[in-house]
Amino acid sequence: MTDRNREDVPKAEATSPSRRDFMKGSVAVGAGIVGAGALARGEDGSSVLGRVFGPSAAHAATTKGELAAHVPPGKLDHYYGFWSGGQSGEIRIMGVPSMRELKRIPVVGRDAATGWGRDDWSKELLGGRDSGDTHHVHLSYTDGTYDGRYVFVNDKANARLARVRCDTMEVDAITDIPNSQGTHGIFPQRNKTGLVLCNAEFRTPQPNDGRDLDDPTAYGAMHTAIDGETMEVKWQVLIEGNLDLCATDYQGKYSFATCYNSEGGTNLAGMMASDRDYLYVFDIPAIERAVKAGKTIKVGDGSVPVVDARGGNDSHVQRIPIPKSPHGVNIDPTGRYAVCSGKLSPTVSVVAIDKLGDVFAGKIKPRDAVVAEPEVGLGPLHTAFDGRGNAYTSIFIDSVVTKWNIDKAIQAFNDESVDPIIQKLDVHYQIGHINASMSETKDADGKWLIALCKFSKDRFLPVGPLHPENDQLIDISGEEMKLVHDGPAYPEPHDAVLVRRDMIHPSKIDPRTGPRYDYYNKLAKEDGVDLLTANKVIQKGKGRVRVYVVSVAPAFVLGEFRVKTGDEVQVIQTNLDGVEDLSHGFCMSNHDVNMVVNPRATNSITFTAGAPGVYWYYCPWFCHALHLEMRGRMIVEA
Ligand code: RUQ
Ligand code: CUA
Repeated sequence: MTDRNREDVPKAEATSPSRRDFMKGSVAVGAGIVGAGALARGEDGSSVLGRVFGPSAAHAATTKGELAAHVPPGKLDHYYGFWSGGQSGEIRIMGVPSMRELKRIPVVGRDAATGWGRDDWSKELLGGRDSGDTHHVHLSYTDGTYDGRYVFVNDKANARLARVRCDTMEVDAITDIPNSQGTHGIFPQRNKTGLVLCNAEFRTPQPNDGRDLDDPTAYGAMHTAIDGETMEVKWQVLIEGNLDLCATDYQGKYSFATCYNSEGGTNLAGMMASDRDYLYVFDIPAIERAVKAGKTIKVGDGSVPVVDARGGNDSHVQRIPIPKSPHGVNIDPTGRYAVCSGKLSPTVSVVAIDKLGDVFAGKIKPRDAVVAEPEVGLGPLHTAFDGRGNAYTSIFIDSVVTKWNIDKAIQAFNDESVDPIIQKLDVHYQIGHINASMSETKDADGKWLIALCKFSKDRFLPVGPLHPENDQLIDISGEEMKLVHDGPAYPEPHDAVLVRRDMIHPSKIDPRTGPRYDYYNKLAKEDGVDLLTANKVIQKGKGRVRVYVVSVAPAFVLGEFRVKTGDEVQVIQTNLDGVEDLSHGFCMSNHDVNMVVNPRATNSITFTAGAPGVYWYYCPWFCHALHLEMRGRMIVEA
């Protein structure tokens, strides 16, 4: 044994050539990369790789004043990134700057890992619709910054707004939005957890009950206000054009919606016909006064008061002309400007929010609220801010991020000799959304920028026809933007916000509060059991059976239960382990049944008992050295 080991030790002479070969090889590889010299060496000759992957802790400024994107093992990120998941129907939580994916929150889609969309409580919430399209994530605010309470996200596919609690990072409410299709832009009020405004992107006949199918004048779209606390729909404003992205001011007075189809077209040519569309500005207190005074119409089932604002500018809504088919609207961290990205115009339009009072009062024309319109490139979509007066606009067609200065853009509006453009940085490729650390708050800190690119093309190993997206991390702490990381993402994040980590306080075990527990406590009360101790089968009559089971690592306290073929079986499991990271679960063999039960949580799932026989149920989450032994038998009698 010892002798053999000795033979295995390579001789000194043998290692030297191989090390030389390695060095030669790396030189060759280096030369093969286009622009490798520029990429691998900073101007001071230091290695960029050394800076990015050096031992410095995340966020520590390097010698050149740049930020280090590498977060060493065991160290924590400085920001939570909340990403929407698009067609996956998820929200993803990323660590920034490491770009490590920390969690996926299934929101409106099914998730095999946790059983979301399959377990009883989430099925109740989803109301039978378990696919979706999540685009825009925003957190609740107090006093112009994140209050760490909720994350809101839209479901464009099914016109819904979902809310995630920040302690459990689980959805606790989903609201259907009436009279709407294609719920797209959403934004919460920023002064307090007040309303969440939601835009319908698709115009439909109002009411949409089959009567005005071919009459475009009967089409319209809703700007909907949902109470962020109760998740109730409070009111809607009916508008003639479609409503795309959404924003709110910092005072709780205005909400904004871009419109790319003021023409009211129902096909592509029709939607692009005019050179100007609008930024709609909604006066929220004025709308609420109209609702209170009953100056509303009934649409659909009439359950929500609707203010009809299709008649042109009035005290509720003003239309600011913006070239052409504008997409994003973003408010700068001082709260003074609404920046609208032109999409089909190479410009962004800067609207001064303090002029809107005069617009509503009729003292100035709506267009007079536009105080700058810099040319930023072809296909501007969204804008982020660094809190130092600079803006960063994503440019889809050019595949660049354009950094520009807001004050200079305002000067340039009247003085062509001023150039507000600071830098254009290539991104890869076809960037959609963009956001910067804390950019949507008054605390924008100008550290990191995230560029959500729609195409990754050649940036990663090929993985078949469906490519990952490319979420690129850019250091904006210095004068120049620096690209530091490519982040492949499963389709398709649309938007992301970067939140300082000290603003989020997740719980380690389930707090057993909220509607999930209203639901389970009601069942337990009905059956006269205590969820924390119940291990029994309860016959509910008509072939329905409830099975209460408690789990403590590494066992189900109920190791066996009997049912009859064809019974509708509801298994309600409570995890008694109050230990961080100790999730259990319930999987019933050959019954398509699988769910997670987190520390101190209750969860349940319902299924039909199969053919007579023995079926093992087991805990699918690795929880203990005896995790494999954590199982029991369901005995199905004829
Ligand atoms: S949209 S790529 Cu759904 Cu946010 Cu602008
Ligand atoms: Cu409990 Cu594995």
